[in-house]
Amino acid sequence: MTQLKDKLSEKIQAHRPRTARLTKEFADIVIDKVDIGQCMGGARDIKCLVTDISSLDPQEGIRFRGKTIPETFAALPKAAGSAYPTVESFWYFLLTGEVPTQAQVDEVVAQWKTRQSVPPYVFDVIRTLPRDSHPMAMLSIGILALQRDSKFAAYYNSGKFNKTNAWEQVYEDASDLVARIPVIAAFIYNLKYRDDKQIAIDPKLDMGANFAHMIGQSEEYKDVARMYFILHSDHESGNVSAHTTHLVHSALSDPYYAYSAGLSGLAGPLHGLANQEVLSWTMKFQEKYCKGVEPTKELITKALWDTLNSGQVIPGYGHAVLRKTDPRYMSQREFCLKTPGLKDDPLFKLVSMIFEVAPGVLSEHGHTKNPWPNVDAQSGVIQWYYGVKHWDFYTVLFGVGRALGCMANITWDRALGYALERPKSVTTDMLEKWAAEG
Ligand code: FCX
Repeated sequence: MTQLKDKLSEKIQAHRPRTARLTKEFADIVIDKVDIGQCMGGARDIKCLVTDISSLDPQEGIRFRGKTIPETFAALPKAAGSAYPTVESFWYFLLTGEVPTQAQVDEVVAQWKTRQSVPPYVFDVIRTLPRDSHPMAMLSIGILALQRDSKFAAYYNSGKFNKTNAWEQVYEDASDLVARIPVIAAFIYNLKYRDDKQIAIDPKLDMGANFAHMIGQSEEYKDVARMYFILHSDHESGNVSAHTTHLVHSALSDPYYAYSAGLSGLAGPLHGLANQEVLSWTMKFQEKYCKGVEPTKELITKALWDTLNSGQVIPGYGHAVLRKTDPRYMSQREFCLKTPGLKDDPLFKLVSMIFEVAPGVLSEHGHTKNPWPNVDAQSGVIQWYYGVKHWDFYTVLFGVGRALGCMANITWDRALGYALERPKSVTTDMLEKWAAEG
């Protein structure tokens, strides 16, 4: 047992009586009601999922294990010589809810080193795909290919499956998956954009630093990777990638099946793909409206209206839950503002100008409930500045980070024995009957 698994086990034992009591004694306490609007409108806001990993307040934004983003960054031990925590310290925190000591972080870093080696057949599978396949398809397929090695699936098939202990095998798969996904992502990056010039793992580096190293990036990018993966990790459990992962795992499909499906959801333009769409929109804007002229608020306003009038959404703006500027956006913006060079970068200035204009245009348009920017409106700028200019890769970066939240969630799902998910469907006839009855 590692210190992390020990601590997790202790936390799980302490938590189980709470959920058991809720199920046994309070199952019929009503906490919400469902109306026809929610039924037709993507189950928006219906309170029927449970997670303790993170929670999302519409005004304040995300809290990881009760801490805001600045509180999380301040509390966790930092990578050596860095202003940001290691991803490994964040993983300990997400799983247990406790801030690890440096010794506990060092143990997770060492553990991930033993887990991060990806079987060669996974690379073979990805290599077989047409080179112009979307990198998210490659990532989802790469994770799915790892299923062969699932310890949870092997345990289920062993004939000794025990519900009480099953979380331990989910934890093993989850830990392998979070350690391996940056290695697969770096392989895809090098395969597609660096003429297949692969770079070996550096066993001395923490996860974020090693990812930067493996894609041939600069020293400064190490903190970008750490920040980026932590910020994108979790956003409650109702978003498409987290919910899909939870749903698929609720059938006792192992973590590889579950996260491959979650990644497929993340690849949608209304979800994680929005970060590539933001860059694509901004570049098209420059090409179409700014030939030989500086961007102005007037030009941006025109371009935003043109997009809306053509029936498209403004990527990077709006949110299903948030009703103010996403603190993940603000955190990345602060990174830009305090990074010399980046704060004067023309693309950052343009994105900042869009931030000044878009909320007003969207409010006047009057459709969206939230005219403010979300995480995706800012993230591409930073990647672009550091030379990661293939924006179809941006959602892969999101997917590496999101693995942390999804894997922490399903480890706890199994520990607390959460049920097979199976909401009830109704027909249009039923809805019309209830509508007529008032
Ligand atoms: N531009 C134009 N219209 C927008 C809009 C935007 N950015 N955001 C919402 N709307 C529209 C919706 O399309 C909907 O129109 P309709 O009534 O004609 O069908 C109306 O406003 C009401 O939608 P709303 O309730 O505010 O938002 P939803 O919960 O339905 O959708 C998303 C939330 C995020 C999907 C929506 O705001 C959107 O499409 N944004 C652009 C894409 C994006 O940035 N996605 C990333 C979100 C997130 F951060 C992530 O998951 O990564």
